[in-house]
Amino acid sequence: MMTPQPHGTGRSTLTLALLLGVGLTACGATGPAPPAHAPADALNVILVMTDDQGWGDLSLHGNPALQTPHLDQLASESVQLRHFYVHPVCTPTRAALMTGRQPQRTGAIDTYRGRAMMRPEEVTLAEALGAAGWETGLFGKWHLGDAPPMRPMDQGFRRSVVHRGGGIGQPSDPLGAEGRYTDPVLMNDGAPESFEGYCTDIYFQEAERWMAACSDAGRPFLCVITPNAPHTPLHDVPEELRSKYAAMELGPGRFAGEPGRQATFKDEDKLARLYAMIENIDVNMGQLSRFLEDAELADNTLLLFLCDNGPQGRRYNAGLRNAKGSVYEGGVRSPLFARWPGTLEPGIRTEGYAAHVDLFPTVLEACGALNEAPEDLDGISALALLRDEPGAAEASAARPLVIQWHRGDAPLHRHHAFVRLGNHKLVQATRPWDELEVPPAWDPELYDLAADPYEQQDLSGQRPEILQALSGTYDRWFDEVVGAGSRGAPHADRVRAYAPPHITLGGEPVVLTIQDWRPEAEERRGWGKNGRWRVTLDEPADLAMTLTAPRGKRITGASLVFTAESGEPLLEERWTAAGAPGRTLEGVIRGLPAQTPCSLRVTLDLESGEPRGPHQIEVRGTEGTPEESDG
Ligand SMILES: [Ca+2]
Repeated sequence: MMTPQPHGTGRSTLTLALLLGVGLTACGATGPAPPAHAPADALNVILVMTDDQGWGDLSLHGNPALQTPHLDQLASESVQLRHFYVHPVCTPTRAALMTGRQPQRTGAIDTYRGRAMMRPEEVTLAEALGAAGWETGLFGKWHLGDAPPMRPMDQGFRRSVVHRGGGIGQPSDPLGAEGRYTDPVLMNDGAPESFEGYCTDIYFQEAERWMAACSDAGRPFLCVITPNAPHTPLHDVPEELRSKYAAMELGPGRFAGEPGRQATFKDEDKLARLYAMIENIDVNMGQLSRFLEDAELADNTLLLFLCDNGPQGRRYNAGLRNAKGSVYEGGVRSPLFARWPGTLEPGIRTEGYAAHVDLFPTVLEACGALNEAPEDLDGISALALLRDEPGAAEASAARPLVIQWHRGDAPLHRHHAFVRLGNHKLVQATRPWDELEVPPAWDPELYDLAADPYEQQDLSGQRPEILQALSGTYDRWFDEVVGAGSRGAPHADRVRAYAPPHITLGGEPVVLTIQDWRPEAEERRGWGKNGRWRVTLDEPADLAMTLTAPRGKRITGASLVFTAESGEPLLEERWTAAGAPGRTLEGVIRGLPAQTPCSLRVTLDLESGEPRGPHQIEVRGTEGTPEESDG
């Protein structure tokens, strides 16, 4: 088992190594140093994106109960885009942010069931800015793959402190630290380590410590801070803030002034917990601003703030229709604050729009590093819009924006999408949470957001020519973006083109979790009871594996089956517990051919009877004896 190292020990080792200058760069990151050719006055970039905080979860957006004074202050010092779009759920937004491309192109199309792994062939913002000489760090949530070669450290982030999966409290949690928002075990540059404190506070503190080291070393940085708050579960939130909101009136009467459709959260205790997590983020944003001032970094730093999708649940959302998961405004409209003192004149831009894919080229342009951008971006730099240059808002509104998301093995034509062009918005809102096998009927609605920001008046019957034009825009988008398959997996068969990437085994320890398995086809919802991991053995090696049963179960035996892409069985083993059955069972796999993409399915025999897949598997490459590994 991998034993988490106490945080203090890890830090002093790092400090010592820093003093000795061995194997580490100035900012404490491992790996090869980036080329040191960034200009001397290079801009720093901080990107903060919160998780499941909606448009209405800010006091400056009219929320009558929640208090976010520091975010309000940041907004007043920033350009605020009134119309900034993201995907309705986490992973696709993060893929778009990291690549400047539609998530369908990257393979990262959903949040779980093996669908949240981004193809390693993608060029991330960290890889692009790293190549231009920037230091790169990520603190918080990644949700684009927990195993090599998909981890942040494999994808351009030279420093990373992250949780696994889509949040703390999911099946990917480190064993023994399940559900711990307080004193969590996090992946510190890939290795599990115990941290003290509340997760959100840790991300900001680690980020500030790292930025200070970069600054001391005279290095520009890209710092991505992505707390997993206020994502559920809600059992572990800052108590002082929870008490504050628990003492408030949070019932429907409090939010009666909400325009459009009222959407009041049903459970006041849960709302108090959510607001406590959000105000805790706000406190950290205040601390971040003070840090930047004290370190004299504020003036030369572009600070961006956004949310990854709408609020998880129908709470106050300033009247915007619906919430997370939806393609109505409440699911896909995010705040976008951009603060760059001396360059961006603070103010609210009500005209024009931009989206998550645009931040990749926006950041590169701001850094003078656009030459590092791949040619096949979907995003367009929003810098002119942020600068309020003449014609920029009109230009942005002349560009059709399409966003589609739903569950399933591959994107389905005409399923759960919107198209925005000018003030018009086509909405096809179709059962996104179900894994449909055939596309739903095409029955889109049409709204004029200038006249009807809350999407109350469907104009599809009144403006058929606009509906038809936007339908054509959508169809062309689907053919071009989805029809091509994802990078690294072009294929005419859409499901095969969207098969997740393979996890690399054989080197450092890898933990296979339910997050990344593909459940059996008949299990069309939920995590599934068993599944297959897509894996490749990198170099010839034996694999020491520790199988862990679901909590409270004991293993008497297990069958392990490796199957080639062709469907041919590659290797099959049966293991039996030698002594009394426990929660874990260990063994060694020998003779798996290297460089052969395959799938691994493990079925546990449990004392309780019902066969099912493991909760997690730790896999370590070991040097086998030649006689054994040759077989
Ligand atoms: Ca989210």
